[in-house]
Amino acid sequence: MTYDPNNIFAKILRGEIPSHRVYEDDKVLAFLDIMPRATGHTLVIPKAPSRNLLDVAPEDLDAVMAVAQRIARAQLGVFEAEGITVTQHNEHAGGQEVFHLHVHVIPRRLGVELRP
Ligand code: D5M
Repeated sequence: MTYDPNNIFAKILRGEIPSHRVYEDDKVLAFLDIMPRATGHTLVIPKAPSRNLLDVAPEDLDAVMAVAQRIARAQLGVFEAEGITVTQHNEHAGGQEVFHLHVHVIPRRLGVELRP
């Protein structure tokens, strides 16, 4: 499994295609999902090239998860979320569609199903 530098999220990192950025530091970028499963659905990615959980460097994974936690806590207030769903897909068989590591952080409310 190799890293394709022309994947969509690599292009977002290089500023070649637009995104709605909600957080950025030297290691991590977070932006809104273009096909949100709930309002506020955010993706958190490392800036370093990584295909998915199977190849990511531990320090990059740590940085991504620390930001995912910050985003999740912020969603409680911003979207009046009652819970947060965090998902992460690996390889085609695991449901991955974009091959740059990303963590989905999705605000939830009781009784509100995720959009398909
Ligand atoms: O999910 C890949 C996710 O990436 C999916 O929820 C849509 C989202 N996506 C695809 N293109 C874009 C752009 N250009 N901006 C924002 N979000 C995007 P996966 O976990 O790989 O199945």
